[in-house]
Amino acid sequence: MTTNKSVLAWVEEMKNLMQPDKVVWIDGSKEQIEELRAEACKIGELIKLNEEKLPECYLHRTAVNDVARVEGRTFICSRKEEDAGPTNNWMDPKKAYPMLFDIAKDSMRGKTMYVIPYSMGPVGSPLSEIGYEVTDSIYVVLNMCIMTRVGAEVDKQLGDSEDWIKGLHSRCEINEEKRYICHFPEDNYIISVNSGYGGNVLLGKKCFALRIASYLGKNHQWMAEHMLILGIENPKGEVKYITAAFPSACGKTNLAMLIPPEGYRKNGYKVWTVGDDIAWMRIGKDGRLYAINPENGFFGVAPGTNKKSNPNALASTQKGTIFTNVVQNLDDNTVWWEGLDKNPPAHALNWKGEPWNGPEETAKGNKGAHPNSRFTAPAKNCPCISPMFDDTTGVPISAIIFGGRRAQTTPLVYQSRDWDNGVFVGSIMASETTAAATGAVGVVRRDPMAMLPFCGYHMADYFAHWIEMGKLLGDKAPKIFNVNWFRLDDEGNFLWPGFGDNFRVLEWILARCEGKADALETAIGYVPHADDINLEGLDIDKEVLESILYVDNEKWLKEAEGIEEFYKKFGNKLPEKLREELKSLKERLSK
Ligand code: GTP
Ligand code: SPV
Ligand code: MN
Repeated sequence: MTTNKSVLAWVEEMKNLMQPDKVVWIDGSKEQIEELRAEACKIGELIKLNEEKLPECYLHRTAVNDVARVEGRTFICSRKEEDAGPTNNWMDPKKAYPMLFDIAKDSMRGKTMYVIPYSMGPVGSPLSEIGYEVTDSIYVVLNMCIMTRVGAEVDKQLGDSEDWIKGLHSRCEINEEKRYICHFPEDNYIISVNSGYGGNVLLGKKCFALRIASYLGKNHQWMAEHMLILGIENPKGEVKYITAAFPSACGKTNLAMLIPPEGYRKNGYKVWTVGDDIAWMRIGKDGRLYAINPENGFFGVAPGTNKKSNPNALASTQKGTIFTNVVQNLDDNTVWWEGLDKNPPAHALNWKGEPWNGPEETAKGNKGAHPNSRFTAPAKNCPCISPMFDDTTGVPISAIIFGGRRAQTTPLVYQSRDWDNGVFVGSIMASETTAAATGAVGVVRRDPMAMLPFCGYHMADYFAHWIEMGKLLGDKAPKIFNVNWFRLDDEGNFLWPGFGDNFRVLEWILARCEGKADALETAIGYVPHADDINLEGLDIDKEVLESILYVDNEKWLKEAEGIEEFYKKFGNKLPEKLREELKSLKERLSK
């Protein structure tokens, strides 16, 4: 337990507010984790799975009204409304604090309050930050112990400093009407009530590592981004690193753990995973941009994960993993989800815990796992985890990739003209919505840099910060690209095979960074000729590839109208540079 006065005073305050019967400090030790797992099983919060097939693995079911992030109930509580900007919900802290404290008041009577000291990033790294979360949920404690670095070494690292983030989580009654996920960037404070679902309650993740950290980054010349980080090793043993920002459930975990196609593997190519969801980036001593993954585990989408699509993710879930809202196979007490294999278990419980006959229900089109069901797996389980994973300086970034889920219009890949044009490309990202947040699925919306739900301040200031970082980086700035794995044909089939074959696109991207690959200059940027992408060992028609590389100026002119409309939101706060980028794009399209 810490002796830090600011931490102790706040925990005392939390105790007085929520009136738990007991306070338990989490030290992250194996013994304590074992005790908590046993307790969680006793009270029905976790179900222990088959110890032989899935050692130290557990299943959790959330309340049926609590299965994804709730963007409509997520607030940025900056003192001034303007500082939250037009893309965030805002609440006046003068209103928010009393309202939230009133909801949380006495909510832990008869319960235990757990205090979790955690570090985002390797303990002691100059890029890392420390937080304390109080919670009444053992599920949250055990997830945080996988997703972050937890325990006594964190207390020690913080010492007497007051530089840490407060996180109050209380499940209260899991009442949707009183569910709030509130952020106070000016106070380093996060308050989450009436939820028990991942992104709403694992406060180190989206709340801290993106919403609060993006604000810290703006003020201290670094960047907190919704990005995976991966290393690509070539046959000479050289490793180049890239980051990629895709919206929720649009392929970050899959790309981060990709296995290159056989031909590449034979030649000695390899992919190393540094992170699958969040990157913190800072300019290093040599002037290049360095990234760390602030997390210590993967909170991944289960459906669609299988031996073929993402063997590394699947391998990561075979030990010490918590599964949330998947199917429980009662025959051997293991788990199943749509897309794991073609054999849904007949004797099973669905994600709600109801009897579920897999083959019968599947034939009727009824899913067993929730579309946003997840696994929480230790990063160390991943067969391709990067040797640089715990490195305190991070990895130097050669390329930044933006991408989304677009059935049409956006080509498979293109390169921006330069950094500022790349910021423009990120700012105009649009993607179809997914089950990762509550609300309609499949609706195209603008999601700049995949940060729409995660930027903790005014989005136009965030764009300006990107432009500023480009100035600081100068000619050492990573090159910026955009990808789209999700183009569909008229029948709704994917035109690009995706997954491991995305390596073919990454190869072109790295070659472009080294000035070694050819490209066609189009109105939106540089696009490979079909011949520039290596198709060896892949069964795809060249015409199909050409069609998904084609830049249709007519469609893009319509797209530009949508961008103009979106930009209007930001009024005169929009950086002039981006306005100019839009203008010159329209000029090039009309030529
Ligand atoms: P969050 O954890 O919500 O941030 O999601 P994510 O961006 O990590 O997405 P993830 O890799 O979990 O993929 C989400 C869904 O997209 C899964 O169902 C995948 O099977 C699917 N997917 C990922 N990559 C590809 C791809 O290259 N092509 C196609 N067609 N689908 C993909
Ligand atoms: C996302 O939605 O982008 C996730 C899952 O990574 S959550 O932790 O719920 O935000
Ligand atoms: Mn995510």
